[in-house]
This record gives sequence, structure tokens and C-alpha cells, in this order.
Amino acid sequence: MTRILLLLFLFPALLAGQFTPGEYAARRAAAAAKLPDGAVMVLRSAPEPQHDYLEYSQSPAMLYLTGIREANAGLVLARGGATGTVFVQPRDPAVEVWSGKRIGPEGAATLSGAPARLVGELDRVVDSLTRAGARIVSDAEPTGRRILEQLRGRKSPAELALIRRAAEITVEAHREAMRIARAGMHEYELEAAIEYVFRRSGAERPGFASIVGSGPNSTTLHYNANDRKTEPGDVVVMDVGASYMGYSADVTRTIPLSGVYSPEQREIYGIVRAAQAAAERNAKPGMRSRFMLDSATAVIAERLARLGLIESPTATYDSRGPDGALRQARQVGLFFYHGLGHGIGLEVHDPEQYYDSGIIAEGSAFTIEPGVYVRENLLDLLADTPRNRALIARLRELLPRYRNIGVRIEDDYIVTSQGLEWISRAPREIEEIEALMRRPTP
Ligand SMILES: [Mn+2]
Repeated sequence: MTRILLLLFLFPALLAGQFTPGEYAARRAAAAAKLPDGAVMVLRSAPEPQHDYLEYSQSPAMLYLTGIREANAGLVLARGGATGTVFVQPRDPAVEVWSGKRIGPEGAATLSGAPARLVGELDRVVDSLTRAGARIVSDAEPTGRRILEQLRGRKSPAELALIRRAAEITVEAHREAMRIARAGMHEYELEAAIEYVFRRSGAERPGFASIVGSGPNSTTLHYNANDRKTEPGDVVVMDVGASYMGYSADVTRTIPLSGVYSPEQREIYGIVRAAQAAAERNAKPGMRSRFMLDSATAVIAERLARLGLIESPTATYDSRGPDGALRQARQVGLFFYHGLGHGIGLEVHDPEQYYDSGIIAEGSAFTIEPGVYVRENLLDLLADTPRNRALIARLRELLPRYRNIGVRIEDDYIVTSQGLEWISRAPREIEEIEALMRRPTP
């Protein structure tokens, strides 16, 4: 196995075949076994783009169970129905002049390991199944979605190899961004450099809209306008991921545009990195996934309290809910306000087996991504109550020092029989990043 994987990395082109027909057949058999009595799973490919000549992207469910990347395709899978049947468009030399070669039923059968028919017959097949009393289950409804989530939450070795390659490409893109970044660049210049490396390396596209947020934008979680001109003294959060053969990585680095972190940026960066390290120590196979979040949050709370940005690690404040009512919320949540991580795979937020089991296990692929964000409008978010007044006074004094520093560090991990493996080895320690950004002065 090791030797096969090694070959795959030496010759990434070999990955082009992606999965064997046997693997697709095994996935369908596993899905069929989970179907309730009398149910038949019917999948249809993602609809074609509404506008002409846009890129087509297959639905993850179809891709997972058949490998078919064409539009106008389908799958019918009955409980106990062996391999299922795939449906595709006919070969058509006249149309193929315009839109490229179709695989046709023969190619679809070879690819998926299932008997293949023409997609024109799909509706008739579904009608007759319905008439015979079958309950049709699609991937859009809870039963079908649930079955696919359970299967997709545990990745095969072949899937992990693709995720590993997506992460490697993303790491190279981060290195390139670190090499070229300088104050005065627009965010989109970094975005372009990153996505150039993706495509040049064989990734088909970014797995999600690239986030390149500098200065105040570093504190906005899903900022992706990427059109601000950077300034000296800014940090820039780059949250990006290549999609390789359909599998997406998701890696974030936060770097100083001037090439050197300011003392305040170092303090915040150190907190986030320490939180990530704590979560990593608690991310061993067999451990409760909850420990990752708890340990990271504890580190952030303790160190923010030391900086004085919160009153104590466990301190709370009056938080006004959408209904206007006040409730107690943890002060640490004013600075760390998103989840710690998620599964990665065919979707950048992919199903993950620990969502159900609560336990980290072999076959997992997930991120760990703590962050601390000091928003310039933080005080506007605090209700003016007697309880909050001391906190507001404290923040009014401290915020200017830390304002507009948003730091997120996100890495990708897989769990194999060897244990947890960090697969997104882009520079992430302060010294490593500053060293890569150091340029000879002209
Ligand atoms: Mn993420």
C-alpha cells in the first residue's frame, strides 16, 4: 500500500483514473444496504448552468456513487438491488463537435461498474418503480442525505490520497503568496497568484470562493470581495483551498504585509497558534472530538484574559439576542466566534464521522481552525448595560492597540491507521513565515 501511494505522489497523473469501478460499486452496495425497506434511491446529476458556456460541476452525490461528471445523468439504486443502474446521454458525434466527447452508456458502465442505460429511459423506470409501490428517495431529502453523509464521513484510502494532493497544491499556493506579498498590493493580486498555482498544479478550481482579507477585512469571516488595496502594517487572512479531482482542501494563513508581525499582531498570532496546537494534541484517534474545541477555547480565553481583552477566562457579558432579551454569553466569544473545524472532502464542508460518533477515527479528514478577531466596531456590538460598563471601559482603552487584527490559522488533517497526519504543511510559525517573506533589500 505504501508503495502504491508513493507512486501516486511521484506521478500525480496516475490519479486521473481516480477510483476503481470496484470502489464505486462498493459505495453503492453500502448505500443500498442502508436504504429502508421498499425504498429506491434515485439520483439525478446537477442541472446544467443557466447561462451558456459556464463550467459544469457534478453533484457530490452523483460523483461519489458513480464517478460520472456529465450533466443529464442519473442513478437508480434499490435495496438489495446489487450494483444499481446508471443513466447517461447517448454518444452523439454531431453534438460532440461542440461540447466534447460524451462517455455514453459503454463508458459509463466501465467507469462506474454498473450496467448503464440511456437517460431518456430514466423517467419511465422511475414511473414504473413508483407504480410498483416503491418509495423514491433522492439525495435532497433527509433519508437519502443521511445515508450519503454517513458513507462520505469516512474516507477511503483513495479519497484520502486526493485530499492530500489538494492540500499539497494549496500549501504551494500559500508559499507563493508569502513570497510575493507586499504592502500596496490589492487583495486580488494575492488571490490571482494563489489560484494560478492551483490551476497550474492540476487543480480544477478553488473548492470555495477564495478569502483574501486585509486590515479591517481580516476580521470578516467570509469576506471575499478581495478588492481592497493593502497598507503597511496590515495583516492579511488568506483562507483558500484547491479542488483536486473534486476533493477540496481548506487552509488559512495570516501574514503581515510588511513582512514582519507587529508586537500586537505577534501576541494575537501566538494565541491562535497555541490554541491550534492544543487542539492538535487532542485530535488523536479514539479521542472525543469535543476535546479539540474545549482545549482551543480554553487557551484563547486564558490568554485573552492575560492581555486584558476579557475580564477572566470564564467571564460573561450581557448579550442582546434578536428578540431583544438579554442573556449571559462568554466574553471569549467576542473574539473567537466560529466553529473550530469541519470535515473536508467532495465539499469544503463535508460530512465527517465524528459529527455522529463524537470520536475521532480512521478515515477522517478535517480542519482545525481557531481564530481571534478584533473588530473595529466591537464596542457597537455590546449592549450598554450596568453589567457591561466595566468591560466597555476596558475595551475602549485597549481596542485601539489591537484594532483590525484578525488572525485565523487553519490546517488539514487525515486519520489513517498510522494516526493523525498534518497534511497542509505551509509555513505557520512566526519565524518561518517572516523568513519566507524576507526579501533582499534593493
Ligand atoms: Mn474551513
